[in-house]
Amino acid sequence: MAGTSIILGAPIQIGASQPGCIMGPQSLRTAGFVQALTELGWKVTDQGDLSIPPRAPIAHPNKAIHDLAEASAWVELLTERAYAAARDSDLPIFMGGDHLMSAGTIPGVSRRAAELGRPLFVLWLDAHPDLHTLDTTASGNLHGTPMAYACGLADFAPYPPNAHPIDPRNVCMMGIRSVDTAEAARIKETGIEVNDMRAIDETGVMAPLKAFLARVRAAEGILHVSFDVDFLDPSFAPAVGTTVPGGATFREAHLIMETLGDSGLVASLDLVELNPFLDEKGRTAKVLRDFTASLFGRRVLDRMTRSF
Ligand code: 6HN
Ligand code: MN
Ligand code: MN
Ligand code: MN
Repeated sequence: MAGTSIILGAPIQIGASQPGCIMGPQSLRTAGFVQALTELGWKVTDQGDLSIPPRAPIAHPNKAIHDLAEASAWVELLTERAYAAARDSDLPIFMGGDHLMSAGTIPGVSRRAAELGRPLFVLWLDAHPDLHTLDTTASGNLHGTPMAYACGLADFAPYPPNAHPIDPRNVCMMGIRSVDTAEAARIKETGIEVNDMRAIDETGVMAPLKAFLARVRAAEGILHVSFDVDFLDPSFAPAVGTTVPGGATFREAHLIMETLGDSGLVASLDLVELNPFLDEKGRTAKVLRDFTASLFGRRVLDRMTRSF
């Protein structure tokens, strides 16, 4: 399954409540991220880290919001660069940075899907739905808003207008276990598929994942995966500022990544919210490296040769 992958670092931390995600891309590189994929036969081009110039502050009626001008600049830059990375490689990886990053990467890959005349689907692996708008976020932390922007659910000015909003019915969320009131209402309105941790406890991860992949395949869709570290249980992935107990186990997440790899449907990947300042000897960075390798084809055994 090996092909080409552009890696793009987006060291964003202004969307989160505490600093540290700015070091995310470098922590992944230090963990041997590029080598792990190269060993699997992928041709990897690391384009380094993006940056934005300093900006004058922009005020918003919602006084809780901070760093709006920078957020807007990141969204604009990432939309363009994610589009180009999706156009120029088989499976680009966007290394955050906090989850604000996806407000740029999803519209970017959505533009590429539109160009190919194929619908974009998004698998959202996260403890949170990140469905706030600028009007409903109470924390003012803009990493809580990217999915609402990606789906075109509200006016996000001063962000650039989203020219390629995705259909909320093409989104599948897994791992959800922390939802604010305004987000719960938005889930109802839009009909976004949410597999919360209770659903995963009841059915396991494979039933909803297989059903979703079958939908993507039937629609000849393109699949983007957005992986927030807090999807994982904090017991083995502590390096995230928004830990919520009761997350996906190592084995659940590993099975998801191998299954995604086997499907051959994934066309782009976000890795977000890694906060190396909170890590334990690079433990979480190594987990992300290995899960990504699983998605990119690393297998314990070649299943075809296992004849019993
Ligand atoms: N993330 N719903 C909370 C808020 O502040 O809006 C948490 C957001 C977390 C964001 O996980 O990327
Ligand atoms: Mn998130
Ligand atoms: Mn277009
Ligand atoms: Mn989260």
